[in-house]
Amino acid sequence: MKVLRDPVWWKSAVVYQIYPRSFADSDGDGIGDLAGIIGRLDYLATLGVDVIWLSPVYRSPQADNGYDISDYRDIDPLFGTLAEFDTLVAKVHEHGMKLVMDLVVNHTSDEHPWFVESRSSRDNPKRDWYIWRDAHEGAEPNNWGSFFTGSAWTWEQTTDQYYLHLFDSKQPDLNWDNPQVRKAVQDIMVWWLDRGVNGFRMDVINFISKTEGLPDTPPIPGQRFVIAFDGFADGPHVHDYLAEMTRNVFSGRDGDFMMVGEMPGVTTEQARLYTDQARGELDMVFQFEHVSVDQGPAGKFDYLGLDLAVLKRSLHRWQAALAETGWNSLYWNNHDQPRVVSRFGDDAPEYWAASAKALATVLHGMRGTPFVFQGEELGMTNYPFRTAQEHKDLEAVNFYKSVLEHGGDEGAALAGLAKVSRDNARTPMQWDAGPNAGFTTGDPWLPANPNSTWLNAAAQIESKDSVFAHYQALIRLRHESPILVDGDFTPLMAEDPQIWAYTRRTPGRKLLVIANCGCSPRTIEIGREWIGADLLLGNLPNTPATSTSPSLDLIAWDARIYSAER
Ligand code: TEU
Repeated sequence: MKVLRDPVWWKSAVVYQIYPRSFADSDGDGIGDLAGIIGRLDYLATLGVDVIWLSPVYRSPQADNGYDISDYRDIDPLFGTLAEFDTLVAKVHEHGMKLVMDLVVNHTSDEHPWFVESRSSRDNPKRDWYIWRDAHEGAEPNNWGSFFTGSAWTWEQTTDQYYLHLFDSKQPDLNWDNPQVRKAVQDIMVWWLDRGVNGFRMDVINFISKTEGLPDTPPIPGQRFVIAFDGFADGPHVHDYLAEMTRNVFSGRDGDFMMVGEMPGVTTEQARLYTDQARGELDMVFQFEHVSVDQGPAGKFDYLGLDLAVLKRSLHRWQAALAETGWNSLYWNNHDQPRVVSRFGDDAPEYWAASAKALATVLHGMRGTPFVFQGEELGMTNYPFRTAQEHKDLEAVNFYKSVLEHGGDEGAALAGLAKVSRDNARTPMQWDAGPNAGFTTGDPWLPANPNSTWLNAAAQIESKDSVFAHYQALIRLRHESPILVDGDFTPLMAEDPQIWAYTRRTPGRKLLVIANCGCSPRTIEIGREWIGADLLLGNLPNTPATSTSPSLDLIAWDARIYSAER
């Protein structure tokens, strides 16, 4: 049975991700909280976003900053109370926005009562809720590696078996093949929907169905454990489990909902299936291809630098693949990615603002639903990390430790960490030029970026040509220009390593999105068909309101959207 949720309002929506720990601290404990978010809803309404996606605020030991949940039906005291959550939902709705929860159900915390029971004995009724295996020839059951380094298996003395954890040992994987587990997850979702939330961002949801028999993944020379995408990504029953979930949770439920699945390693073919409305699974997915283009063979901290043509090719492929069926999410940033202006842009003072705006322009011009991560709308940059001790994230800490243990190159490790560590995204939101960027009156859990003295929301809201104002304009365009939602997508100059250009077309109108993603000026032939086109949006002062020539002179990081009749 298919569940069609019409009209699909989320196609013209822009989503804003809040990482609560780093957004706004109301009580001075150095950690952001729900009351802090409530105090900043006017800011989000001014920006113009439609949906807030809240990273996890459930009760959690915080081993992975809340992506390790120990009670799905409560708010962690760090962030507030259920009553404050209800207030937040009500106020978000009063502001004309919607709220999407982050749900982490590929795994739980090891401190969740289900796992506490499961690990207690082999015949406990919850034993089969997780994935337990005997040792294989005195060692781990297979060669699967954890995303956070080392084996994906941890040995339990009490019951003489290993349990599987694709992430940290404090994040044991649930066994979705057990129908009781699936029912329990659906019950949690219903419980939050009844409280008024508008959907979910499902964490690593394409990992829930593991390959039968959990076979070894092809080994990589020199690596004892390997991340086994072939063993858990887009596995045998994942589509059935998601369709069942959507049917059971949303059938007969009225309201505006949105479901987005986070899917490392997902292919375009799979994404089309997940987001085909006729199949009733999800509305859109986060794919990872375009945020892996600068990654070398040794993994995410093996930073290669950007080849713009490769980045374009990847995103263009996704545009084409989901053109007829399915729907794309569009993102540069989230709490797991380094800041885009420091990664694909240029955060040197002379190009910082222009490049932040240019990257926003090319992303928001595409077909799909744009996501903005807190601070991205200000052009927040990477943090100037120098030492290993400055990194708090367990992924970074484990990686660094293992490099030292294996006698690896410490300097290269530190450089990789500084460039792509997740903590780059997690430094405090830069509200104003005051102490701790106005994030807290206390001691922040991660220090604010020193550039908050000039790079902050207070300064930008006042200015008509700020990065913030540019995001505001892009969000307004998404709402007002149906062509951005419905128009087809055709890349231009696809192989050019510096110019990013494409058109969007509907029967009566066409848009040209064009950006110089580099510092040297370029003159680009766009053809006579664009003479007389209106400049819908540009990122630099003094760009003429109409194009008057078949060629454009684009200076460094010049980005424009032109509109014309066809
Ligand atoms: O992330 C999934 C994931 O595979 C990566 O993006 C991960 O962050 C890591 O960088 C891989 O190198 C999701 C969450 O977004 C992330 O914050 C969690 O740590 C992870 O799942 C586990 O729940």
